[in-house]
Amino acid sequence: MKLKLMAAAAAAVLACAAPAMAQPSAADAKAFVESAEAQIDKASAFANRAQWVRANFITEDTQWLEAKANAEQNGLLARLAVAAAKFNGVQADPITARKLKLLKLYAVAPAPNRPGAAEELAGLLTKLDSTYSTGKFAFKGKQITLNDAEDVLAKSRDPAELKAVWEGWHDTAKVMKPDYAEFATLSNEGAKGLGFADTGALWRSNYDMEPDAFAAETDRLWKQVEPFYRNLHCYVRARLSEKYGEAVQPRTGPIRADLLGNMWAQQWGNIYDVVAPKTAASSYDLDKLLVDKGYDPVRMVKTGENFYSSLGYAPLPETFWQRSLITRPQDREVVCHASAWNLDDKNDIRIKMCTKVNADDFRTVHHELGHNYYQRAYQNQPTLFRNGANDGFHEAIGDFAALSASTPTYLNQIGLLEKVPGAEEDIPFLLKTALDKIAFLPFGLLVDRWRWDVFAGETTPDEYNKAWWDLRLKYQGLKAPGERSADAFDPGAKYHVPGNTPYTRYFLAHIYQFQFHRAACQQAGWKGPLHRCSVYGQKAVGEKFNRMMELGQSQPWPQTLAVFSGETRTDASAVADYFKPLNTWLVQQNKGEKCGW
Ligand code: X8Z
Ligand code: ZN
Repeated sequence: MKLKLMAAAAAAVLACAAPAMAQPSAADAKAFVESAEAQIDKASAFANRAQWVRANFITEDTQWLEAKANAEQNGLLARLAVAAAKFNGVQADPITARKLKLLKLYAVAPAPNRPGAAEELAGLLTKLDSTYSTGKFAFKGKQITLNDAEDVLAKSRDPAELKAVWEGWHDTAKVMKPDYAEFATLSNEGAKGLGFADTGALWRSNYDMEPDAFAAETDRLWKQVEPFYRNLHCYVRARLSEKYGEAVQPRTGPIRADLLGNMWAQQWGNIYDVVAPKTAASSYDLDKLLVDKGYDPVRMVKTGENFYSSLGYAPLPETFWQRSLITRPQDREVVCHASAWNLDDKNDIRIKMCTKVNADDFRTVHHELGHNYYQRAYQNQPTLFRNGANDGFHEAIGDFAALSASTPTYLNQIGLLEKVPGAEEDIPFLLKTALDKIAFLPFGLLVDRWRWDVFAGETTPDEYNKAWWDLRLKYQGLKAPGERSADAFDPGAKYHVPGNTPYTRYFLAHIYQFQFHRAACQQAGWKGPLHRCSVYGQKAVGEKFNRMMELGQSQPWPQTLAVFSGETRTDASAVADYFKPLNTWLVQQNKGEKCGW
């Protein structure tokens, strides 16, 4: 399956299909889940291929085919979820009990149990994803894609140009608003049918704790990291104000979202040049190193594979190279948002990304491969356990690898960087890293804060955009570069909203990856500062990491976390440990500034 499961269902047949069973036994429950798993495998084998083909070749017809396949798969899931309810109250064995629970959570967007609903829901999701992926707008007399627009956002330092491109892309999302509202209504109806308050509650129920307890966990974690984010925000705003002047970026209040080097202002590493410390220079620029050394997209992926091989992971299969999509094709429409797939739940793993030769994609390659290695590691688990310990783990595996693979030591080992800089480059390095990792945290949190409210009915379609910007201001301290029109649907300009991929997973991953890194460096006997540690070549670390990965979702995630790190909680103290010298430095730099917004 892909990292996202679209799901909906037409389960009308089940309402009164089965004759009333006498009180079912534990053995009945076990037989039921095993049969359910076999049926899911069969439906997925078909749906996976339809999804792959549509994502690699978006046309009317592939959309039709994918929607049909998804509707069938989701119809099955809904029937199974309803049937599973018959075993409520049965003392099933622990494995069966866990599988029964996971079966209800399998569909990210469950369809209502009535004729036609699965088809309608699947049709809306395929259309939303395709609309996003084929979005284009006029800029300097040309129609440009998101890929082109992202390059402008990363490189241009002309505020008028940045604003135009930012607005151009965001305005492509307007047309999706009615479909999104309809999708939310349908998916909620399905979630309620499964006994959840709404789709958001279903999403929050997949963390081995009550949904409210999970929401409280995310609040607790945000409180742990928020002061650090505010220090970074304050520092970056001052530098932007110096660069662009008070009229473009005032030294107080929110930051203009188009000035941060990324379409969604979710990672700010691309404006390192604007905010670099005046006193400590950085001796290298990974974007430039990759280009200068003649890297191409395939070589970037091979380099990623080599990192995992150094930890003891088997090489990627030949089919990975034959079947993956690694660059944007010129002759057809594809979903360029990067993803990792396992088509047969065995070794048919692939990535699909429109790779560019730059530092962002160097890290994304490691990220995507992490998904593939995880999928392959848990392939021997039964169907319902073939997943991340939780979805944050799935997103953290590859980022964990990329933390080591971004160190100057490693870049030097693989011949990208001539000379490993000394301690004088710690602050530049940490600042660059924080611009991506710390800046991301509030964004990682707010996307689902917005959706949770939408699904709960607290944000209605006419409030979609206002609620979005209220959260952008509250968590990130950002504002749009100009007034947004009444019909704007800015959340739709972020892939995961039309793509219906839950987003809290990335917030969690930005914490787990540092826990994994801290534990791995300890295991490797590393004594220096965490940010200089690379576990490249550490086979024992890889072996232990793989023991965690192999478990998939077979047990509650805290136990799985303990297998590798000895910890049983999500804990941002690893983030604080990693960035400690930078936070101290930021506090000094911000003296005299009026921080906050
Ligand atoms: O969507 C992704 C991956 C695919 S799972 C490329 N990421 C989030 C995003 O791009 O918004 C990775 C970082 C956050
Ligand atoms: Zn991912």
